[in-house]
Amino acid sequence: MTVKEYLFKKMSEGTIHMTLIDPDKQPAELAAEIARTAEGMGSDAIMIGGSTDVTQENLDATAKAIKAVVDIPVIYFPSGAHALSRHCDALYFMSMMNSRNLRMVMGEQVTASQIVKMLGIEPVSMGYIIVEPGMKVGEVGQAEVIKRDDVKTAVSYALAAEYLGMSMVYLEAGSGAPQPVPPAMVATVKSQISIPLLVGGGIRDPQTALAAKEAGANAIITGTLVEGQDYSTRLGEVIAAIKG
Ligand code: 1GP
Repeated sequence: MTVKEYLFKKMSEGTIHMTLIDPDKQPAELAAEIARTAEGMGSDAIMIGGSTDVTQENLDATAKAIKAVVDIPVIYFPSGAHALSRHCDALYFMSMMNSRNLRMVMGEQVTASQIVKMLGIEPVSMGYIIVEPGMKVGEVGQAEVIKRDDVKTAVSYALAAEYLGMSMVYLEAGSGAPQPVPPAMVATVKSQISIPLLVGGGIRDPQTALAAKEAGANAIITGTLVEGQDYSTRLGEVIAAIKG
């Protein structure tokens, strides 16, 4: 089964959870320990990525260490073509659709495509849409962030992703966002598209995760949650809310 088939199968059974690990935030051994804990708590996939300071070295080391200890898919969530790892099972072949910088929309993808083919990593296409506040990823990606109350524009982008043939859409508020993508925006976008909807950024507690699930998110991504000490209880509560 490909990673895309696995994700689609899981999402057809209910909302899934994916754990994002930034390779720059901890040594590879600790990243592996976090991934193993997340898998044990029911997370459905590990994503590796960060907006800044992802290098070929920390990416390879982290991917390798995580792959050695988990059975769930390890998916690279790239910020560009500068680092690509054969140690991941797949990568999101994604376009930051609302970036003002053509490099983020299509340039990095053109740079990466033949390398991805050569490395044999499965590409999973995804339309990446940045919602206010957008945080670091919005800043470095030069996103024209969608206002929190501008549901119409969010729907337009998501539908464009679907019509362009992308396999899924990701509404991103940015890592560490004080507020997540508004559930009302998630609900309306979900009602208008027929491809899976991923939601992330600012989801740190079970209530917020549950609201995203009830709004119709097919996948919920958390990152910051696993960066602190004693993350396991909170991670467990968030995953339980999503799976409950
Ligand atoms: C990844 O932005 C999400 O795309 C992660 O956000 O770090 O706020 O969970 P958090």
